[in-house]
Amino acid sequence: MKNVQGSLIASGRKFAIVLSRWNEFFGDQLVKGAKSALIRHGAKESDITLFTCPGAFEIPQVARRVAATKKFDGVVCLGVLIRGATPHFDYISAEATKGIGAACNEFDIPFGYGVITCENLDQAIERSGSKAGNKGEEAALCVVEMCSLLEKIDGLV
Ligand code: DLZ
Repeated sequence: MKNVQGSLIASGRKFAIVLSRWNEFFGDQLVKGAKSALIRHGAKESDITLFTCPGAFEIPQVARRVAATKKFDGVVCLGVLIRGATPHFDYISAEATKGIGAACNEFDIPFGYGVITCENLDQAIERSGSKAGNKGEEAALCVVEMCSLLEKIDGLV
């Protein structure tokens, strides 16, 4: 049986990180995790560009526009949603998630989903570099692996 899988080698690739500024205390930790993971896997710091946008709702539009430049091999989407007293959280989370998913179908490059949706501050702390890891790092590594996997699939034809 053939098993086609991506490698975690980021060298020679250009990456965009799109970050929502809301809850930026945690967002900055996600960026730190993503950037560190990319560099540890061979990306050059100069090949990583950070785009910041007002909130998670805006992430898909920025990510799509960034992808449309064709200057990047992958886009790591990062944001932090923390539930408040109204249903706003649910609407924004759903739109951000759907929008990033739609971008994956529209463009030929991978988009990492590192938007954390938390019930409270504790969950945000856990997911931005402590007990539950760093979701920015995880999303960045997914993008690296997917860049390689898509390239290998293209090489099959
Ligand atoms: C309005 C809003 C709220 C209530 N909460 C968050 C959040 O937890 N995380 C986040 O990234 N953005 C939040 N926003 C902002 C919206 O995503 C959006 O930027 C505004 O509604 C303006 O379009």
